[in-house]
Amino acid sequence: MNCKKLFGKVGVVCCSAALLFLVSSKATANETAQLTAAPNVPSPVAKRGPATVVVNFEAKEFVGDLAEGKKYKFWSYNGTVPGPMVRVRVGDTVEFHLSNPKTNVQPHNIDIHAVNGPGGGAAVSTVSPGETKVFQFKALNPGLYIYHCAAGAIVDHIANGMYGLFLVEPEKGLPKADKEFYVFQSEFFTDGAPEAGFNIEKGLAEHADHVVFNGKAGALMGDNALKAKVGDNVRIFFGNIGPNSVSSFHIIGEIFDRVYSEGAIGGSVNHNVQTTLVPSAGSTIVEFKLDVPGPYTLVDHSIFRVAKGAIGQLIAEGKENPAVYKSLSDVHVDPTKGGH
Ligand SMILES: [Cu+2]
Repeated sequence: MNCKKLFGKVGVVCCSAALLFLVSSKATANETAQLTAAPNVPSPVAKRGPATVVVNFEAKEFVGDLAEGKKYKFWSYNGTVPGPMVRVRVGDTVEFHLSNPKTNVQPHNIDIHAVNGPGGGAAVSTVSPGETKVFQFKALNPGLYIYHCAAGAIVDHIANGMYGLFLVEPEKGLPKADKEFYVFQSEFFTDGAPEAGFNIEKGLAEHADHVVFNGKAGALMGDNALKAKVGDNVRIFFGNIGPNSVSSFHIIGEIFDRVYSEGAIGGSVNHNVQTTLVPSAGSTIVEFKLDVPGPYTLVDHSIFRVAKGAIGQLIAEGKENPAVYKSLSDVHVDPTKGGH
């Protein structure tokens, strides 16, 4: 089945929206954005005033690990899945550079949900191998936004790994957190090849083989688990691309003290939440204080997806806190397990 045939109309809408967005790269730039690979988060930026911020992305097609014993032909931004996290502040002017090296095969572009303008940047950023394009936008709305590739048929570019998070801080920034993490959920639909590629029939059937955090099964397990201390106020910037499924994001053993619903900043902040729904191509920001040491397990509580890879761990180190949690029986707790 041909992706372009099936989804061509969406691409036409994006292309027909190509307006005056493309700008000269002569714009005065006074800052280059710090970019971080998940689970790391860029430093806060709101303390400075509005600035012109240059963001440099490069499309990279590569073969990497998807699960134990399974390689996948990823398409990415800057060589990681998810792509880098970007952090700007409201009022910033973002000068976005997208390069596509000659060594790639596909054209790529970027649709940033933080953009007010047709295509979210996709309409003016399509780059064939060997090209670079630059566009500019003003960050008008604070929030945690998804970005993704929208080139060609779109579905294969999203399904192959081209997505990530773009944070626009409010004027006064977010409250201080002791630890911040970047966690991103996505599905993969694989063919049977030794170096697997995208299977569109599975995509159309919404039948994912793998549902993972941060681009591969086990990315947040074992030595790669997130680390924090008892007493820390933890903030997780969580994105879900789907491409199809909504996530029921939950941390086993924790309650979210605050949830910025749907990643909106300045809107409703919910309190005392066990599980929060994150739409496809949506996000959330959750905050919680760690009261008790031990392992906490991040899951999509659509629980069969755990078997497909939707599991990660946060390890809290520190003193026991029996006033909050203790066993009254003679029970041996395996410190490496955080399950129900
Ligand atoms: Cu692409």
